[in-house]
Amino acid sequence: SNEEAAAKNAVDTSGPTIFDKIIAKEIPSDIVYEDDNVLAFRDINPQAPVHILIIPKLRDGLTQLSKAEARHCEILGQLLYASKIVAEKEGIAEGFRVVINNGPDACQSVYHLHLHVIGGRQLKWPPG
Ligand code: DGP
Repeated sequence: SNEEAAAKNAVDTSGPTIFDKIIAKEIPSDIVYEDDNVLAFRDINPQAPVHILIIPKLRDGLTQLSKAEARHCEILGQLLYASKIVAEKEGIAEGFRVVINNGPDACQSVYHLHLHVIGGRQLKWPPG
């Protein structure tokens, strides 16, 4: 059936990701900001002179933005606020971009919600 085919092709995004190991500091990362709720570290594959990922320390079902529920509103605000702190720390507060890739069509590759904070060069619009 079509339903069976869809289920077979569906990607299971519920399992642990590499970001769990980064949070646990089991694998190294270049951390630029951390508080009780969020962790910010440099992207391993930077697309600009400044490219930082900000993640919730507790995923709590937030594999991707489209899974957000009302209980996530506080952490969603904390993540966005952390992007401003990180931009200031990195000296790009006057011009930067915050991106969330959601799902396969947006090339999301790690299923633990993350904000990309990108800057340090003239950014183009629209993005690819
Ligand atoms: P996205 O395509 O939005 O899911 O972006 C995932 C980003 O995560 C991608 O830009 C590369 C980055 N990334 C993946 N694995 C690691 C890692 O082990 N360390 C760091 N620092 N970044 C990683």
